[in-house]
Amino acid sequence: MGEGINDYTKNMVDLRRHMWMAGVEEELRRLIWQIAVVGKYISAKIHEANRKLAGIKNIYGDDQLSLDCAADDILRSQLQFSGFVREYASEELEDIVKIGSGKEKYIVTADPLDGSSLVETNLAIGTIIGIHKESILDTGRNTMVAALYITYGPLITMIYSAGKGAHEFVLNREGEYVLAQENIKLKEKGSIFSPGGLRRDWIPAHLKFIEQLEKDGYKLRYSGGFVPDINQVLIKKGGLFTYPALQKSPQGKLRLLFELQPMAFIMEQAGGLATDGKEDILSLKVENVNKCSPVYIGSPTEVRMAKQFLN
Ligand code: AFP
Repeated sequence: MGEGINDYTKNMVDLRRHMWMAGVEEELRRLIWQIAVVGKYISAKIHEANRKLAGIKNIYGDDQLSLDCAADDILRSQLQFSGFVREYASEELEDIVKIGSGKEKYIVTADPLDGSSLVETNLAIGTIIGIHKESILDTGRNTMVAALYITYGPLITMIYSAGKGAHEFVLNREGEYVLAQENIKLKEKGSIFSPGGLRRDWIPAHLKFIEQLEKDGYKLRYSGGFVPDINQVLIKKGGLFTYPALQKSPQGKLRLLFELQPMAFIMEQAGGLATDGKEDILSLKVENVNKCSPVYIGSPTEVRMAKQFLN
């Protein structure tokens, strides 16, 4: 707990104060703050939408930006004028785009609205952000300096890490992100798992691994939204999320740059692990922005067990 924060003032710790006390460098603090603010605009867009607006056509049949494209527009325009971002890569764009003068300190990767197909079902969805200092087409361990995700659920929560632990904030009625818990630490072993994909498509080693988890009494928790499913492992302080290699797609479904590396950065800061079954997710080279990878991420015991079954 930072200096001078007691139970009474704990909730008075907003995001900016927390990052300042944690010694996050000023430009990175201001960038993370600006991205957190975008979360409020994206949340407003989600609330504006209804079943029709969640798709391309609105209820009047007019062309309507899909929510994930709208989220990308909001994020990119905020970052363009932040003064801290030279390049931007997004799941919604074909390739990395220059958005600054070229002298700014950071490169930002984004999955602006992951799980957007869940909006019409009113299930939780999220925004995933990676912040890099060097080229993003390198291994994440060398280039990532921070990561955050925002979960749009019954509450709007944000988890960030700038390399000094993983911390949770809740957006309150006044529109402030206030500290909910800091330095989240996973237990060595959890009790929940998200299996990913369809059983009939799994490779044999993944099937055997999941059958072992079921035999060991792990509870299946899978919403189909990567962000809330990962958030559940973090907030429950243990468990495993996986989206495996499938027989027809050996690289699985989830994007290394936009989804897996930011979550791996945060999970490792919380004492967890993240692997593709052999290598650490953060040690994998990002050959191109669309590269996918199988993923096993969560408590050390389950991740190590997965590696045994897969090797
Ligand atoms: P959408 O963004 O198309 O809704 O996909 C969500 C997602 O990319 C990720 O959030 C989930 O973990 C994963 O797909 C679920 O995939 P399956 O539907 O194949 O289980």
